[in-house]
Amino acid sequence: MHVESMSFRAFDVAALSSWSKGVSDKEIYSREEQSELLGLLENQPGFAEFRKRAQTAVNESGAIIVKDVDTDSEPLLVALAAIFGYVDAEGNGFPNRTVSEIRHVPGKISLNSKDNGRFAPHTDSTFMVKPHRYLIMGVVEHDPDGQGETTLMDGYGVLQGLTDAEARCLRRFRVPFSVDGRAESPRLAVPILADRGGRTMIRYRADVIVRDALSEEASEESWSALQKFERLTAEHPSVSRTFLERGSVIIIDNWRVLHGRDHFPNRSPRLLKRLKVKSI
Ligand SMILES: O=C(O)CCC(=O)C(=O)O
Ligand SMILES: [Fe+2]
Repeated sequence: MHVESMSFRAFDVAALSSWSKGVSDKEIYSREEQSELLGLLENQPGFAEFRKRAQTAVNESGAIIVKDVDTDSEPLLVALAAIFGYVDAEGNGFPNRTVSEIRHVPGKISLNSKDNGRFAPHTDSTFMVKPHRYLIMGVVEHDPDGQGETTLMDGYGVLQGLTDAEARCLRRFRVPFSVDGRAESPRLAVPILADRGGRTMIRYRADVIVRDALSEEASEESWSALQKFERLTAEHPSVSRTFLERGSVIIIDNWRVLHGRDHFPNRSPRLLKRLKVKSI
C-alpha cells in the first residue's frame, strides 16, 4: 500500500511548548485540555489546509506519515491526534494513559508493546467492544541500526482475497480476543469483520486470540474462513515496510489497516509514543 507523507515543519509550535511549560506530562489529558491544545494549532496559518489534507489522505489510503514533528512534546502529539477525534486513555497501556510508551522493557513478561520481538500485522484494541478508530504513533527514538521497521497492510486488500461466503462467515463467527492472549484474562468473543458506519471494520490480532476457547461447534465453513483470513494476513503481498525515523508520526485507520513491526535488538533505545483516538 502507498502511504503519503507530509511535513509538519510549517507550524510554529512555540505556543504548544509554552502551554506545557511548568506542566509535567500528564497521565490523562481531559477533553478541555485536548481542545485547548488543538486550538493552539488551529491558530496557526496554513493549519486548516494541513488538517484537510491529512484527513483526506487517511480516509483514502488508510494511513499517513507526518514528518518533522517535535515528538519530545507530548502536548504536541495530543494536539496532532486530536485532529482526528477524542484521544482516549482507555485501552492504551497498563496503566491507561493518553500517551503510552512503546519500548523494550527487559525482563518483562512479553506483552508485545514492552517486547522487542517481531509484531505481526494486527489491529489495536481488539479486546474492546468498539476498537479505537485511529492509532497514532510518534517516534521519539529510532533504532540506530535501522531495525524495528514498521509493516503496514491494507485490510481491504486482504478482504479481496476472500470469497463472499467466507466474508459472510467472518461476520458471524465469534472469535475470543483477550487483553493479553491468556485464557484467564478478560476476553470478548466477537467477529473479525463488522459493519460500522457503512464500511467494514476489521479486528484482528493473532497472538491474543484464545485458541482453546474458539468454539468447537463452529461450522467447518467458519473454520476454513478464519484459516484463510489468517493465511492472507500472514502472507499478503501488499504489505509495505517503512523505517520510521525520529520525528515521524504515523496515523493509521485502525478499522482498516493492519500494522506491525520487525524485531529490534535487546538494548535498542527505540521509543515510540502511542495515542488512540475514538471515532467521532
Ligand atoms: O513497535 C511498534 O512499532 C508497534 C507496536 C504496536 O503495534 C503496539 O504496541 O500495538
Ligand atoms: Fe499495535
